[in-house]
Amino acid sequence: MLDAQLEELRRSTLAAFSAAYSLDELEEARIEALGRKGTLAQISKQVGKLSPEERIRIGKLLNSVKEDLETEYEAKKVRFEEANLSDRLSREWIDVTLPANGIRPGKLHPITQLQEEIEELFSSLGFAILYGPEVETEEHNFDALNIPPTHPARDMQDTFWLSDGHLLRTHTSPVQVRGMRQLGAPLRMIAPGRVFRNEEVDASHEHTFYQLEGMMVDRDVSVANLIYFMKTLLSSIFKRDVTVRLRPGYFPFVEPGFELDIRCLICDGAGCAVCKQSGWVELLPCGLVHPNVLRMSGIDPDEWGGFAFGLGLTRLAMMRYGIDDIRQLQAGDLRFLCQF
Ligand code: FA5
Repeated sequence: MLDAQLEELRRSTLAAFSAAYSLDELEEARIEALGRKGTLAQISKQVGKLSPEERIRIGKLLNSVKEDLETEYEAKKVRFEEANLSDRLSREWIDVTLPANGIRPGKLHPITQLQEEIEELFSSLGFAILYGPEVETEEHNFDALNIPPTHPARDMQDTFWLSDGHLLRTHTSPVQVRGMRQLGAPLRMIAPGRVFRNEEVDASHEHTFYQLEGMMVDRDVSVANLIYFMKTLLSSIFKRDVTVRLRPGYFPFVEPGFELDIRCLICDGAGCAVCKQSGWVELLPCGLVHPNVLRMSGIDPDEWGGFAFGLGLTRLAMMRYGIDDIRQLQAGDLRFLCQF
């Protein structure tokens, strides 16, 4: 009778294993047949009551049923685990033969590149590099540069005023004042930086742009020194002949004052939106430092003289790289910026 029970257990359990659709179902069938309180354990309890010969015979059968069921259980379990793994692999599939995305290294903005180049040039000529604040006092931006409150020159640079009486600097010239007050004479300095003007934006005018101020204070400084440094600067930047013109210019902080214009390199002087059809671009106003400016910064104008210039760095970048609209430089378009 136990033979029949064991054969039935083998048949029904193998059927249950084969019908199992998941590891859980397989495990359930195993426990029912082979678990501590399962059918096989119940049958084993009765073996002790049999005669010695029967015990041996049924014991062998019991072991063979147990072995068969365990073998089949293990085999099916492995199949489930493999299926599970291949399912995971298919979900997490990647093609390792595809080319990698690659690393796009950062680049310096063309204005920064140009600024660093000019900083290097002037450093090699013994000039200090100074950086002033973008939020300035009225005194540094105007008064100490010989531009008193009622002076019409204030209207030349439309100013962004802050509610506390400070302003966004309209030029880098206030750094001249800071340099003279801090370092005294003799002095050789440049001051690159961002400046702000409440201006109508067009192809050659931005409300936020870059200038690079330069100043030399020493004994016997003349216009010849000024022209030498301007020429050195331009030939180092353009590395070719560029046509320039020097004309009188008015700035209250220099006397005499000049405007150094460059023949427009976008249209080669033929006339375009950048040069406003004139063929020339204002680039480098300059002059000899006004005695009042030296005096207001604690330098005796009877002993010392100086020259100063205020390079339009953003315009210079346009000329250097042939950029025909100033707005492109601050639009943040990587396709444009990565060309430089
Ligand atoms: C000044 O700002 C004087 N501080 C320069 C100076 C310094 C003169 C020392 C004498 C001695 P100006 O306003 O012209 O000057 O500006 C200087 C340069 O900045 C111009 O030649 C031009 O190249 C550039 N620039 C002026 N306005 C703009 C603008 N809106 N957008 C872009 N570049 C500008």
